[in-house]
Amino acid sequence: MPYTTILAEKRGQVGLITLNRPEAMNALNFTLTRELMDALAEFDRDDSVGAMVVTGNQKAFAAGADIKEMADKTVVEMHDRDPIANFGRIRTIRKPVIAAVSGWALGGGCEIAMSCDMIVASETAKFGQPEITIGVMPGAGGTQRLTRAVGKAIAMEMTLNNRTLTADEALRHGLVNRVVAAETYLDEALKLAQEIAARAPLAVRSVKKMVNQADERFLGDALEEEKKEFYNLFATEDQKEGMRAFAEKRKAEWKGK
Ligand code: CO8
Repeated sequence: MPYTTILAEKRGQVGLITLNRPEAMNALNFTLTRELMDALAEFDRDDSVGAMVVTGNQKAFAAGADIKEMADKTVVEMHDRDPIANFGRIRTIRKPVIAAVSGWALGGGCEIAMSCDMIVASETAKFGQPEITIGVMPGAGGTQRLTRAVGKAIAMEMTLNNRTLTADEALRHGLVNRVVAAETYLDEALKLAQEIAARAPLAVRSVKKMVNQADERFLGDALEEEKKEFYNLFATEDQKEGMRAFAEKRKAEWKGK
């Protein structure tokens, strides 16, 4: 079936996936997240592909989960539909995946980038976990992969007080591999992916698996816990207020209920 929210193409031995909802800053609605994971899985099965690149556009890699789609969901609907299960599928991809990030990588967007194996950032990239500003918290690795990457001090500031990192700060704190000019970030990511794709495929898969294990040995349980905390916040008035306030372009009023 053709995709409606992403573009998928082959460039040499590299599978390139472009998130394609520019009118909504590539907000990750349910369809986009499923299509992204389907496309990654398809490239993973394709013997002519050795690595993948996931990118957005100049303005936004992705500005997070689709707040308007989620705003009125109940806690039962979130647990039942389990949209984060789709995010989790990225952990099953065997070939290396590189995120090519320009502009905003926020919330679920930052979480997708961090779930990739490497990040090539444009000098315009900005990374953040702003969920606290809409009455919730990161739900797909933002409290876990971020803390492992940048350390507790910076992770606390980003998740509790909406600090965003510039590309240079992200490089300094170990979140990204390299920062390159805005005009070349996609080419640089494709070049890196092509170099890796040309290497011995089985050894590449084993390396990816084991480097991730060093980082992720205890990640699975923590991600489950984080997901539940996130879904449970959909029982609060502050979640409804925060997400509605975003859609209505006004300041939220918190009640602590
Ligand atoms: N969801 C839905 N729509 C969005 C989102 C989003 N996350 N981000 C931007 N948009 C829409 C805007 O509403 C706007 O639409 P419209 O033209 O109809 O008004 C359009 O995209 C353009 O956006 P802006 O006008 O706001 O553009 P600006 O340049 O002024 O601002 C920002 C850009 C800073 C990126 C701003 O749009 C913003 O703050 N976005 C929201 C960021 C955010 O809070 N992200 C976290 C979302 S929650 C989350 O990701 C939790 C993940 C948990 C796992 C996933 C579970 C499903």
